[in-house]
Amino acid sequence: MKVEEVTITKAIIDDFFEKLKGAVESDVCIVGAGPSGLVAARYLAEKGLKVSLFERKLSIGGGIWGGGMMFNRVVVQKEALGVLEDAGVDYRQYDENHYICDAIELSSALTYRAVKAGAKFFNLVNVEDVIIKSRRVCGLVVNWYPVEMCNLSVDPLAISCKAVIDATGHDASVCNIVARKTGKLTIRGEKSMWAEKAEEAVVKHTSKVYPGLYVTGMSVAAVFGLPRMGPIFGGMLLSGKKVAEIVSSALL
Ligand code: 48F
Repeated sequence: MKVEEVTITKAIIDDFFEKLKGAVESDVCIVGAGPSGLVAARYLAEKGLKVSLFERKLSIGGGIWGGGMMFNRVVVQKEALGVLEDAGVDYRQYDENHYICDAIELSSALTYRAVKAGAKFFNLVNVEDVIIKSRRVCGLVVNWYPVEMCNLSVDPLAISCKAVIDATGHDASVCNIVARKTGKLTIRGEKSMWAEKAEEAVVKHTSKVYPGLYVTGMSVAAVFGLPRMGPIFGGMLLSGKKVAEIVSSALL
């Protein structure tokens, strides 16, 4: 076996830098690699858009891995089974209205499909701000998450894009930044649990919330003051699919 340390190092640096440089001018930037962000990434990349996804954690998958209270199972309702089938995820019927699948399989399959569709993933990257020009979000300000964790004074880099999707879950990080810095977006705050109402409402309210800024997944609940739903994931999957349709029809 003929391998060499310096060549391994150069290969990693060259390949990653090519990917990062390619992302500097993206069509769509997705922030957060939970279920909604992963589904959106796949469907947008399949449309031929240049999609970059930024996730601050080491792992991709957001809240999927933990299922409900670390029981790594995920419940999905009938309406969202198409997204599972599209991703090749096995599920079984639990009763008339509830279906169940494996959280590990779901997370891995959604990630795999998004990567295969052409979305570029950047884990360990924190989105700390947005670029706003002429009252429109037109990019992200990013830095390594360990920089923030260690509280280091290191300036970030900038990524330009035609659309940003906030898929940051309960935090609604990007929407909160835009709300704070523009005063033109109101964050109502997520309400207590009511699964049925929450699942319908999160899909219904998935939308553009500011010029250039779209929201999907639990961030929708935070922005619009909707109830939380707990470990049922159909709404997340359908919200990701819906935001992909909204953004692709705006850009294509
Ligand atoms: O929370 P998360 O899984 O988002 P989601 O797609 O799904 C929510 C469900 O998992 C669950 C639920 C539904 O039934 O209630 O909670 O709405 O994933 C959000 C991801 O965004 C990352 C965060 O680490 C997580 O993996 N994230 C949050 N803020 C930032 C970020 C940021 N500023 N920069 C980069 N990544």
